[in-house]
Amino acid sequence: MTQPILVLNGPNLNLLGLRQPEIYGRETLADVEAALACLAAELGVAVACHQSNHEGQLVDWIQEARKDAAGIIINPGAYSHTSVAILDALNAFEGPVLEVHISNIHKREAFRHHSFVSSRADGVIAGFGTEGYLLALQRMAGLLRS
Ligand code: DHK
Repeated sequence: MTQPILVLNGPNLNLLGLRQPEIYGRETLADVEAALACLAAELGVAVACHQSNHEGQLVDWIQEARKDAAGIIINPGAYSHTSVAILDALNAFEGPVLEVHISNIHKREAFRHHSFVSSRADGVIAGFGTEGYLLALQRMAGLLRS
């Protein structure tokens, strides 16, 4: 496989490890990305990881993925609950999409229970902590093999 799997993180996920560790854990985004790179090497796939606090930047990366990526793993952060623009961009992407939430959004405030992205995602992982990214990568590698 030549095209990478795009791993996108949305707003405030640059603060992983510092922000509300009782909810999001103590691992930093750099730790998560390093673990993803290790697992990708084991699985024989490539990953390209990006984080932005800006909705339009995330939309631009998803659009670019139409020609540059085999699949998308995305934690849209708070944009999960608000962004039709990210949903539209994902709907224009033809490969598999997996959605990750570090926390169990269904156990939290009601406004977090709905994710626009879930109506496009081929799978959703929530509440597995940062391990959810690794589980998603494993699943994505399987989807791309089949
Ligand atoms: C991350 C966020 O930043 C929140 O806005 C979401 C999600 C939940 C997570 O669990 O990874 O509501």
